[in-house]
Amino acid sequence: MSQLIEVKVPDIGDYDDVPVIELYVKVGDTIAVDDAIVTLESDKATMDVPSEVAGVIKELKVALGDRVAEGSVLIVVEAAGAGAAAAPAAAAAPAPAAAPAAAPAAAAPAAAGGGVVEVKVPDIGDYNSVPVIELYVKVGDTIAVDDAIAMLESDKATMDVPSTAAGVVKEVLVEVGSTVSEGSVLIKVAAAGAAAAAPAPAASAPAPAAAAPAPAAAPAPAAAAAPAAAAPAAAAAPSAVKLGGKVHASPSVRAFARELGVDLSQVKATGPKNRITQADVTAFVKGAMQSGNVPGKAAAAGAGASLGGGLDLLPWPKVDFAKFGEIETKPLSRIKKISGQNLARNWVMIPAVTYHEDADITDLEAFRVAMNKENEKSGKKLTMLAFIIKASVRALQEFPEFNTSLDGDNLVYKKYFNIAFAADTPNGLVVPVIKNADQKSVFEIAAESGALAKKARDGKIAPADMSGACFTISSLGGIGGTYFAPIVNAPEVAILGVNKSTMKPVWDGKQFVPRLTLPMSLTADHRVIDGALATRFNVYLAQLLSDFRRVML
Ligand code: CAO
Repeated sequence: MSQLIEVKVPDIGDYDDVPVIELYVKVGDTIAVDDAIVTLESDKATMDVPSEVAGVIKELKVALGDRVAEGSVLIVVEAAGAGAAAAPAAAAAPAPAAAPAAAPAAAAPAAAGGGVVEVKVPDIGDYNSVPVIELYVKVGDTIAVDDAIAMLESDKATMDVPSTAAGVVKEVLVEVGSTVSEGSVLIKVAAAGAAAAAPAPAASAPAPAAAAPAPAAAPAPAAAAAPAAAAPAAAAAPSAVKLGGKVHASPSVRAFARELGVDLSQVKATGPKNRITQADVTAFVKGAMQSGNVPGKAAAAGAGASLGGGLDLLPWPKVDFAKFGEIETKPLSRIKKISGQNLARNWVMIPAVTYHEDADITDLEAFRVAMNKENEKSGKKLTMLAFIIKASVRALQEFPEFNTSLDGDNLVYKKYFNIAFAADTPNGLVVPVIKNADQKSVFEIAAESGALAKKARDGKIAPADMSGACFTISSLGGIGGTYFAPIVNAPEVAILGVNKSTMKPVWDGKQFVPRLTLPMSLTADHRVIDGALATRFNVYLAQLLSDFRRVML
């Protein structure tokens, strides 16, 4: 007989009217004992409520924002091993009216009837032939929906592929080192339901919509660095992406992760059945600290610093926007997700100051226009960006502190001059790099930056095109604006932003004369560059641009 059990809010101290701020489950999910069901938030703390029963969720009694107290029913679960659900025993608890509608609309192709089901690689973006770098299951294993089967690795990210079926693994069709693409069969599963103890087939084939990989989670080809910020190479280090699978962790581990500001979906689980243990969270934080890629709240502590010094940030506000009007939710692009993480880290970790300067580019622009006219037939075109890149190289040579990176207590001086520039693309900002710009002519730089920007916009930019930068330029000159404060692109120590040049009246000692003025905004890491040095750099750069002959000196 099927047994329906209510899971209620346990004793939560003196609180009796707390909101549900996160909901981890839905009708049709198969849950285990201790799986978190909701997070509640009092004015003092947030707390996960774990399930005390295992089985299939038949009814959800709460929604985000609902207020609950001790004893409030959260979910109704058909207990695992309770036998054939086929007997919908009228006797059992009240028939969940909501269930049919909410039930597994996206029911996996799996388990209907409990046959053998193939679990395939889902949509992983534009990647083809990615290697399997870890295999978590073997023939004979019993797995649940969402249990990780294999880890794939693209050049930008690692991703766990969760199972869309529950049951016993009958065949494993890949091994570590195999290469797979969307649709490749990973394993065959004798779906639960064929076996005795499993819940009824219909319920055991949830693979609900959310279990399908969110497109945004799939790596995009140009999983680039960030705009004015991203650290092209270092920051783009592979991050673990769970393809739509929910993370398995006990409430105490979740609390521990929250305390450290760690996103559990990024943590590699080593516990039984792919559960994340406290040691996994600790290892993740250690790894992040060592690589300088410090996540979330832990970032506030700074690389090498103790976690105790972190900003005590409030959780991100959860608002039911639909309460106030019509909304539409769209996933962030892969590039935005990666660049967002880099930007957040750089914003929090770098004590950055932005210094402004105007450069008189009247003569340079006249020269550029004249040269372009002269070369009209050849198709060769000089851009203002190319001149700014060339002048920046000269300024970096003059002020070597700007061509450095912090490495713990050391400052690494680079003897090469690779200049990155932010390129606006339909999927977000990417930051291609002109390598050895000191050895290239302005024509060559113009041609290469144009080609790289096109490659970026076509989504064809390769990681190698975005690595090794020393200094970044973010040009909004083709758009407008006056000044802005770009975010340093770690591990670089400075970034130059430029806006649209305009004619301005400039006093020449006797009269106001119209001069084409380029607004420049230099953001520098104050740990390396003091304000006086930054201003000297700006003044020097402005001199170079106002009289480009100086670049040769
Ligand atoms: N002042 C006035 N006009 C300018 C200018 C400036 N500083 N910079 C460019 N222009 C003009 C160009 O001359 C060009 O006109 P012509 O065709 O007559 O020469 C026009 O604006 C378009 O320029 P562009 O911006 O498309 O080309 P570019 O070579 O100057 O820049 C690139 C290339 C890739 C930097 C640019 O296309 C781009 O993507 N910029 C956005 C970068 C960005 O978003 N940064 C913000 C990051 S922080 O969030």
